[in-house]
Amino acid sequence: MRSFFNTPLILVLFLLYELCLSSSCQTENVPIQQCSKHTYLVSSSAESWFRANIICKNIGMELVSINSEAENQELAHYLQLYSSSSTIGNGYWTSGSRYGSGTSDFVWWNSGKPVVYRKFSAKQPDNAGNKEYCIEVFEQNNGLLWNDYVCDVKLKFICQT
Ligand SMILES: [Ca+2]
Repeated sequence: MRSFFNTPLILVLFLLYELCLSSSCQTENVPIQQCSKHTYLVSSSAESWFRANIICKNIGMELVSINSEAENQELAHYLQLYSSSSTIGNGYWTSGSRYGSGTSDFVWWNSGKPVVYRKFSAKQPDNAGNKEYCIEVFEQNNGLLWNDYVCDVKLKFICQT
C-alpha cells in the first residue's frame, strides 16, 4: 500500500494537473514549463542523483541536460519563476556525470553525449575528495552555474522532455 503513495506517482499526478495549466515559459509559479525546446519539471523532493534519474524516467521524462548558453539561461529563468533559491552544494541535479578523472570527462547521462558547453562555477569542477561524480546547477546573479558534487547527496532535480 505504501508504494501507492510513492514519489513518482505523486509527481505524475502533479505533472498531469500542471500540464493543464501551463502554456508558456512566462507563467509564474507553475512547476512545469514548456520553454522553447523543452518542457521542464522541477522536483518537490530531494533525492540522490541515481534516484532522480529513475523518477524522471518513471514519469516519461529524463534528467535535464544543458547543451548551450541559451538552454542554461532558459533554465535559470525557469528556476527564478518557479523554485526557491539555490546555492552551491544545495542546487539541482542534472544528468551530467563524470566517467573519468579528467576535468573534461563528463557526459550527459540522458543522451550519452559529452558535456561540451560548460558553465562551471569558479574553481569547479574540483572533484573534491575524489568523489564528485555528478553535476548540480545552482543560481547566482540571475544566472545558473554548475558544480561537480557527490551523487549520493539528496538534492532537488530537474526533469525534461
Ligand atoms: Ca565540486
